[in-house]
Amino acid sequence: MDDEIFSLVKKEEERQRNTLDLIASENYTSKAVLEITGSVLTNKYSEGYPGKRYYAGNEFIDQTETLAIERAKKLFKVGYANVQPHAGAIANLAAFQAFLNPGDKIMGMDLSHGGHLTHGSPVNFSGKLYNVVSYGVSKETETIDYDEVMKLAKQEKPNLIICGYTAYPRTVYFDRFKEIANEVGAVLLADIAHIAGLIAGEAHPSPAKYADVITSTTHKTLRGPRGAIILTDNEENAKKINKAVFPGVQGGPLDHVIAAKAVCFYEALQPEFKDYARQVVKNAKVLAEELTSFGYRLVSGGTDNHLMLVDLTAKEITGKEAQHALEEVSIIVNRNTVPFDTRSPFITSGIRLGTPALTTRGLKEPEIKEVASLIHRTLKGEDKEKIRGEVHELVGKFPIYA
Ligand code: DSN
Repeated sequence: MDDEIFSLVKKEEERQRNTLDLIASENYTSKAVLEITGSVLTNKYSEGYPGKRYYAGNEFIDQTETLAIERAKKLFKVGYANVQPHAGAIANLAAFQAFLNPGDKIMGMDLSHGGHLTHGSPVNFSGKLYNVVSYGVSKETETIDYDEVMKLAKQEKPNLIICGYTAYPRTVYFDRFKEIANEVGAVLLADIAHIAGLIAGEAHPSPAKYADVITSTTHKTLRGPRGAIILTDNEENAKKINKAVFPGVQGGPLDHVIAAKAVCFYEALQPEFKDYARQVVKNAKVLAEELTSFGYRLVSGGTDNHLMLVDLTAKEITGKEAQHALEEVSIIVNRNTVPFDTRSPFITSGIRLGTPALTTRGLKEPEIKEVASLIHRTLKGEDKEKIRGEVHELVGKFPIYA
């Protein structure tokens, strides 16, 4: 036994147990997902796809991957699924490779308005390999102005348009994006990493009918193992995607993670998962309303999904300071730029809050109100020791792995 690592894992387990996790992209997997991720499937090499592998001994690996594929297709109501991408960034890399040549033009949301590094940031492969044009949210409403996006698309004629975000608290209208993509003949990529669980649980509209390609992680609202998937409803696109994933950008798949993805899809297909997704959204609404009643300004005035952005510009605290103060009382959040932020991404004027993890723990509206008050009292500068004690008492009532 490696005592050093074992004790660090135990400490991390304790940290997770004793903190309120409001990071919008985090969650707690089921015990089954944890166990399968730690299974002997990690010992196998299986480059290729079910029935077409480059190594012997893949009889059971083929069956696990096939199950994962079939369940993903059923869950997201699409004809084709690639369950091999190791991570969301790799899924996007593969999706771009499937449909684009270096130098082609991509159009995604600016990172500081809620996009993602892989949607064209200059420090990322997406900004280095492709010609990037970014859209943002409207200054007045802080939501996507679809007419403006259409105008920009007509002007720039991108080869591929990305919709789907990491810090956008409102519903994404994929049908509108389809109209825009059709108008300029662009491929439409929906990156649903953040909202995949809400889509699976029917608490957010699905891009299945509209997007040419859908990428997602599996560990956020979807509550599975750390990894990603690529979906499409079109056979030709599916062939391109499979080639782009392997041998395009990956070698051997993570079979243990693929099997855990299959477990996650099974769980998300159960009726209870719809209750979970609905509760995530209800909890986010209550948190947003409470914070607003305490005098905080939320970007776009609230939320339709699992997350919100608190704009601290008018307060005497930066995003970085707020993140730190909250961590001191065992409330875990991340600082985040707000649209048109005047501070750097390292400091920021905002914090991003999400309810997927707390909802998995079992917190409902009354406890979420308590969480809002704990956040407010911390940011007001009330006694940290006292608040930390109250946080520990609250989390003690909601064990993660009973
Ligand atoms: N890091 C993820 C998030 O927190 O939204 C995006 O990749």
